[in-house]
This record gives sequence, C-alpha cells and structure tokens, in this order.
Amino acid sequence: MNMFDLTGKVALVTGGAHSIGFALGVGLAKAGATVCFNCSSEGSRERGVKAYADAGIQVHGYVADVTDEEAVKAMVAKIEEEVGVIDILVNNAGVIKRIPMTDMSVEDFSKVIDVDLIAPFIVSKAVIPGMIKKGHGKIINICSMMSELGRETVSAYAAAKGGLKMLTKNICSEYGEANIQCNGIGPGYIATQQTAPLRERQADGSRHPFDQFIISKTPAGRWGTTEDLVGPTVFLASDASNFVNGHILYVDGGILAYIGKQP
Ligand code: GCO
Repeated sequence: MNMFDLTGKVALVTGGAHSIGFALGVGLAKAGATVCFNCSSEGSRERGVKAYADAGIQVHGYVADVTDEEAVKAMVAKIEEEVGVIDILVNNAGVIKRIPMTDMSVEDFSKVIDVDLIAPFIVSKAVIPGMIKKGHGKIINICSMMSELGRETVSAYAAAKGGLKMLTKNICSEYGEANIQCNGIGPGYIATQQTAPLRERQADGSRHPFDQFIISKTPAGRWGTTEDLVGPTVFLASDASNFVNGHILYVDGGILAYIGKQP
C-alpha cells in the first residue's frame, strides 16, 4: 500500500497558476491527484493551464476571486459538477504588502487580511460540506514564518498568517470528527517572485543585505525552493497524515530553531 498515493483524489489549489501554488499543483498531480486551480483572471488561467501542460499535466483551471464568497461557491459547484467533490484543498493564494505600519492605509491592511485570511475561511467553508458527505477531507493552509514571528513592514501579512495558523487549528477542532484533517505548511524564506525584492543584487554586485541576513539565520545556509514544499504538502494531502491534525509543518531549513550564525 502506498499511503502517499493520491490517485482518485480531487485537489483544489487556490492561486495555483504560478510560483508556490503551481509547484504544489504539479506535485499533487504527480502523486496521482486530479488537480484544479483557481486564479484571478482568464489570462492567468490560460497561462497556468499551458504551464501545467508543458509539465505534462492536464489540469482544470477556474477564474474566481477568492475573497468573493458567491464566486467561490459557484466555482466549487462547477468543480463538483465537472471534476468531482474536492478531497484536498490547498489554501495557497496570498498577497503581501511591505509597508511600515504607521504608513500603511487601512485599505492596504484590509486587502492583505481579505486575501490571506478571510479567503481561506471562505474557500474552506465552501468545500467542507462536500468533504463531510464524502467522509474525509484534507485542508492545507499555506501559513508562513510570519505565523510565528514578526518583522518590520509586514504587519498585515503577519496578522493574517498568524490568524491563518489559528484558523487551521479551529477547523481541526470543529471538523476532526468528520475525518477532515486541517494542517498548515509554514514556508521559510523561499526564492519566489514574492521574495525577489529581498534578494536583488546590489549595485556593486553584492548580495542584498536581507539575503545575507536570511542565509545567516538559516541552518541550511540557503533560501528554500518551491520544490522543497512539495513533499510535505503531498504528505499532508495523503493517508500518511490521517492522524495529523491542527499542525503547522514548518518547511524552513531550520530557521525557526536557530538563533543565527554569530557575526
Ligand atoms: C518577508 C517575506 C516572508 C516570506 C514568507 C516567510 O517579507 O518577510 O515575504 O513573509 O514570504 O512568508 O514564511
């Protein structure tokens, strides 16, 4: 028996057209799942479907604003009709705004909370009834190191990701008896478009100060890659984790365990 086999399972990855969501969608598909992804525009959907096809994977792409409950309910109903009831939900869609808190508008703060915290609530609320009917389900929330730590300029993102950690524990608490396991993945510093500004080479060709800082704080001595997140996600999506619930699995190269290299 391969307890990591996802054959016959339907997975939905929000924000799955690129970056971390795309890597997770490919990984879930390679483990046997039928993968659906959502994104915010038809152009992104088309680019996403092509990117998966280029990786040899046929997916189902949907356009829906994850902060709009009616749009999400319609998308979930369409997936259930066209593909099947969702067994695995990866709440991956996310945004960040790096602005000093006293300079941040309430509008900017609310936008981050809407996408990074309220949307996972909306999408989870839409898929849980189907999971209950099926008798099982896996919800994986893409949290963050900022679910545990703060840093300058990311007040909204940290508040959202801290809330997402507790939403994860609450879904675990409320729906565990329905055989739904809800866990989180907490990426460390991953080399993506979202973190590119933190890694830009300086004018003199030296590494960005933040890049050097992260390297000194990470026992692995490197930034993570989106590939590093795939195995842990497949684990949490599979029968191998049927008694793992309410857990945030940090995939961070050890950064949360380490005081940092002495200067
Ligand atoms: C930042 C980074 C982080 C990472 C990730 C860490 O500005 O500090 O964007 O937030 O993206 O979330 O887990």
